Amino acid sequence: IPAPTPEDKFSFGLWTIGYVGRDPFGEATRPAMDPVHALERLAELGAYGVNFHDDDLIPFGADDATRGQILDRFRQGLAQTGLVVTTATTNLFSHPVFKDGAFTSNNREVRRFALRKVMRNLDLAAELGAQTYVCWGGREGAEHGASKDVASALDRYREAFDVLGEYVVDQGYDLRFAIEPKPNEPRGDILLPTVGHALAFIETLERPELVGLNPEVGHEEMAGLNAAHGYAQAMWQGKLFHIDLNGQHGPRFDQDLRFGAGNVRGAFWVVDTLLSGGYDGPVHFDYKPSRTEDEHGVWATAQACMTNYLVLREKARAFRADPEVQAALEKAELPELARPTLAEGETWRSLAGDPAPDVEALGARDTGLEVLDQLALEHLYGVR
Ligand code: GLT
Ligand code: MN
Ligand code: MN
Ligand code: MN
Repeated sequence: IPAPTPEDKFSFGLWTIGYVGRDPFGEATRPAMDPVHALERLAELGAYGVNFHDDDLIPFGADDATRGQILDRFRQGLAQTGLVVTTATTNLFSHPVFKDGAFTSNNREVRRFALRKVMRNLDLAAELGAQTYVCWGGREGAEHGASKDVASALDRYREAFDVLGEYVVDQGYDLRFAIEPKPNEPRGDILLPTVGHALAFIETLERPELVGLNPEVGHEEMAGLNAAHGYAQAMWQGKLFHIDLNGQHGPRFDQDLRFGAGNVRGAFWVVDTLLSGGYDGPVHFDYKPSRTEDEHGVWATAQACMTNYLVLREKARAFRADPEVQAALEKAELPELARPTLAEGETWRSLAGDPAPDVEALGARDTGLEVLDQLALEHLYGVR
């Protein structure tokens, strides 16, 4: 079993290993975890980075003195463990003030408060060296038809990113935003529900170059989508700023399983896609250790996320290096797909003059796609 090292760039949110097991039906099953203890254990396991919401570290509403003490201790923990702060984010969903959203709350005072909460945490993110600022708008949405004017809400959502973009530029921070789509939960329907919605939204912003995506495997799968395809399109548009890896079994509640559990085949293609697309940012796990586990189980799952990624990375590389796979890719005409449909200098005029192809023969051609897919499964099953 391969051992993780900081070069693998694995990172964890404090809210993942620190998840106490509270769910809509039950209380916490584990005590709160000390963030500095989390840093120490993560470093021992071979992780590279850590990230957090403001409130994961500093209790909501804490006074400046308390905030300062907590941060001093956390900075020391970072220095001692060598862990890097890869991203930061703001909790705009737990406190009741955000019950109808933050950036898109119908209430203007709430929206102004939310922006100030983010600006304050952007200062901390910049100071700790985070390069990406994740924006998961879990409460931006609705349960009832007339309760949200979607067009106005999107106007306010855009306004929020424009204001925050200006803030980051004015402060001279080296930070980019990464929107994390999710179709539902906690809201019945969340705004910017998928990678595609978010990509389209970003193009309407004043500074689209400052905003990209943080797609989560499970969230795309909750929407019935192919997560690997979402990652691929985000990379194609230069927008894959960060990733949230975890596991999910189809469209149901957000399971946040450890990476590699859930849709195993989907996980294989996600890793293959990240490798082929050249993603080189932090490999971040956003999962929730099952509330059946004690702290021992928490660290077992953290280790498992990294192990599963390394195993799938090895398998994806072996798949791509296999001569039989390369022949099957050739047969399936993958190299042809990389070739422009029109030749250099050709226009629709010359295309219009093409002789008709033998459509019957083309329709009957052997693609070998099943053979190709079976090769992938045999690599995944470990028999190749
Ligand atoms: C929350 C959510 C995650 C987001 C986090 C960032 S918080 O746990 O379910 O998917 O990535 O705000
Ligand atoms: Mn999730
Ligand atoms: Mn989550
Ligand atoms: Mn996430």
